[in-house]
Order: sequence, then structure tokens, then C-alpha cells
Amino acid sequence: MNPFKRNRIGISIVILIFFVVFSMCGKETTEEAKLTYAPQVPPHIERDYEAKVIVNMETVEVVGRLADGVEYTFWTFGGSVPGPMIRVREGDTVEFHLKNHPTSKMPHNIDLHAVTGQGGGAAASLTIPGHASKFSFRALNPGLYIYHCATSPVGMHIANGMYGLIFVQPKDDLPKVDKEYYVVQSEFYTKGKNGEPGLQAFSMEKAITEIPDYVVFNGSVGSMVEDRSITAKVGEKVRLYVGNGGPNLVSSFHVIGEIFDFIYAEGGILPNQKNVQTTLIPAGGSAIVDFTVDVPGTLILVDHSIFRTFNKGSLGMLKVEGVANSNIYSGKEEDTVYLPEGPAIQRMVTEVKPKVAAKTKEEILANGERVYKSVCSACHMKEGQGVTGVFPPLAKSDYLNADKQRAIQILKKGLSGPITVNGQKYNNVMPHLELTNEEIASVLSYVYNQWGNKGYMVSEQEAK
Ligand code: HEC
Ligand SMILES: [Cu+2]
Repeated sequence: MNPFKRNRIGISIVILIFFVVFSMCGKETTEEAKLTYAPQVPPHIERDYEAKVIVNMETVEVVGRLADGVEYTFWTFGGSVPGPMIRVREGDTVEFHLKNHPTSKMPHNIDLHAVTGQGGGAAASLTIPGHASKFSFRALNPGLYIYHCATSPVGMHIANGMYGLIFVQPKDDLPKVDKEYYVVQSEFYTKGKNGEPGLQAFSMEKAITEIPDYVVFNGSVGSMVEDRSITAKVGEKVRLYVGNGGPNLVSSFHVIGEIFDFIYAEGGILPNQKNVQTTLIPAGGSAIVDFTVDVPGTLILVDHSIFRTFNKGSLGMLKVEGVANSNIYSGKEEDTVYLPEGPAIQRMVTEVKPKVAAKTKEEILANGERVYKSVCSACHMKEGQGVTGVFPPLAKSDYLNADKQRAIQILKKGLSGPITVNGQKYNNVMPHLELTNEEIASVLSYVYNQWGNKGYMVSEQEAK
């Protein structure tokens, strides 16, 4: 073999290796961020090196559901409230593309609290309808950050729904968990009162005085309840990424029936407290909470400023399935009657004024449903099924269906003493509820027209 030729091959190989190594050093990997809609969290980033991450986000103004029967013109990132969740890794370079849909009436931009730089990107991303902007930033600080629109009037853009979360995953990763969810609290200020039906306009006056009609998780009343609940199995570790879009209120975030094993307060990455019941989340801030679910049941996510929860909407559910463990939680073991004021029927003052003077059968039943849900369901349960031995059922109740006049009298005066309903004995007290004749007529009509009952209507006249 020609030694000179051999040498040439050797040199070529060295040059080739040098070239390959050199080109690898200079070139960073580029990927597109996978954005997710609440309550989903983008997948964990597995790579252990920095990359260039492209985020494509669109602002669009859409009419959507704020509560049952209530609509609102939301200004959004990605067509939803909150906007999509973004996940990048500490040290990544984020190339942000913001497109403003041509149908928008407003210019929009984005201020990401994860940005080190002027306005969090606001001016660099200001985009008029039908245009697109691009800017880049280096994700220097790991943590969980709010992003929001910061176009003037800033408060109004936020109040209309323009916020979401970006998680900058730390190089020293957080401990692994089994389930991750994305939850953002925020308030809405509408011209009409809470529950007033139809398309509701934004109320600047209420926003300035900070008295919202709705306080919600993930953009609407009931976004995370019943079949839309988030879920976990007994034994799983759950992590919630919680943000507060505001625009005004501070959240006292609490999960009824659980204790946070760890919290990363204010969205930092230090697990800085153990065994926390309620964590404070400032407007324009966040928190990460970790807990293991040990027993089955429905955990309730709330803002523990509790009237917001039961009267304005900040209520979500986490359904936990699995085998019960009576060593941890027994469930109800006994129910006995406790009557500190003696057996005399107690008075319970209620105030549920029907919205409109009921006329048609439909309106009467709708009013009845409202009365039922706010007064009766606490004892007789949501589907009228009652609680065996304590609160008799109204669904298919032989006692109720046998005598309309007697049922009216029960609602007018209350009821105590032994009765038998569907073969089961009850000896308890139903308080006098102080309902108006109209409420008695509508709620009884509703009950008679539900759950396989006889379908009677009760008139206000009969309830006199
Ligand atoms: C605080 C709990 C409570 C509330 C609220 C309540 N009830 Fe009752 N109700 C009872 C109890 C307890 C009895 C059984 C009393 C007894 O044992 O004598 C009863 C009995 C009845 C009965 C007769 C038994 C049957 O099952 O048919 C009717 C009808 C009834 N309630 C309707 C209503 C309606 C309608 C409302 C709402 C407007 C209402 N109740 C609200 C506790 C309640
Ligand atoms: Cu905006």
C-alpha cells in the first residue's frame, strides 16, 4: 500500500471528525413548544441541554360561556381562558411569535413574567389585528410565571381574559409526580348581576371598585366540575400549577379534603413549606402545590374567601378513585338527632326571590328548580334521593305523591315526628323554611315534575 495515500486518508478522517464535532458545537437544537389548554399541562421536558424553543401564539376575540345562560366576549390567547400553558427549560432561548387574528378589534401584546427585559416583551410584541410579531428571550430564571396582555387599557385586556402560565422547568428538576394540572383563577366584571342571562358587557365601574360578579377557575363557572372534573387515583402524587390572573383579587387557594404536602410558594422552585392548608396567590402570581391522594372522594378546589366559591363560581373538583382506607378516613359512622332547642320546629330564614313573576309552566318549574337547589337540596340531596334514615327521599316518594295538600302544609309549617316514606321510617325535623306562597307553589310543582313523581302543578292559590 502506498504510504503517502495512507497518510492522506488519515488526514481526511481527522478533518472530517473535526468538522463534525465543530458543526455540532455551533448548532443548537430547535423545537416547537407544545402548548396545552387548561387543565392539561405540557409534557415534562426530558432533554438535559439548552435548546431554541419556538412558541406560536394567536390572540383572538371570541364569544363564549361564562356561566349557564351567561355569555361574554372574551379577549384571549389561543381562543381560551386561560390561554395555553407554555413549558420551556431553564436556559432555553424562546423565539416568540404573536399573531393577532384579523377579526380582532383591538391590538394585543404579551408580557411574560418569565422574561428578563423591557416590559416582559410587551412593546416588542405589540400587534395590530391581522399582523404578527416576533421577539426572543432567554429563560434565565426557572419558576412558574403568569403571562398577560399589557395593551392599554391593561386592566381591561386582563379582565377580558388575556392571561395564562409559562413554566420554566429548572435544570435541577422538581421531584416526579403522577398527575399534573393547570388551573388559573380570575374574576369577571359584568354589567348585569351574577346569573343575569344573555351576553354580558364588561363593567369598568365594577372593575375599578373591585367588586366582581364572577370569580372562576379556568375561565367559566363550572369549568372543572362533575364530568369536567380533574381526576387521580388513590396513591398518586398530584401537582397543581395554579395561577391568578386577577385582575384584582388575591386568591386563598385551598383544596377541601386534602393537605398540600409541599408548596412552591409564589411560583418559585423551592419547596418552602410542608403541610399547608391554604396558600395565598397574588394577582399576577402563582403557586405550585404537591399532594398525594390517599383516599377516594371528591376534593373541592376553592378560593377560601368562601362567598366567591359558593356565590361567584370559584369551585372545581378533583375526583379521586380507588379503594377506601378506614384507617385514614371512616366516612359517616353515625347520625343521631341533635335538637338543642327542644323538639319545637325551628325557623330557618331563607331568601330566594324568584327572578321573574312566574307565568308559564316552564317559568314556574325554572323558579322551582332555583328554590330547590338553594334550599331543599342541602337535605333532600341534588336528585331528591334523600339520605336513608335521616332525610326522606322526594324522588318517587309515596308519601309526597299521596297527598298534595299535606305536602303544601309541610312546606308552610315544617314537619316533625315519625313518618314512613317508601317503607323506611323517619323521625326527624324539617324546619319551617319561611318561603313565600309563590316559592312553595313553584318548588312543589318542580318536585312533582321531577324524578318519576306524579307531575302535579301547585298554584299560588292552593299554597295560600
Ligand atoms: C334542613 C333539612 C331540610 C330542608 C332544608 C328541607 N327538608 Fe323536607 N324534610 C326534612 C326532614 C328531616 C323530613 C322528615 C321529617 C320527619 O321525619 O318528620 C322532611 C320531609 C319532607 C317531605 C315529606 C316526606 C317525603 O319525603 O315526601 C316533603 C314533601 C319535603 N320534606 C319537602 C321539602 C322541600 C320541597 C324542601 C325545600 C323547599 C324541603 N323539604 C327542605 C328535612 C328538610
Ligand atoms: Cu389584549
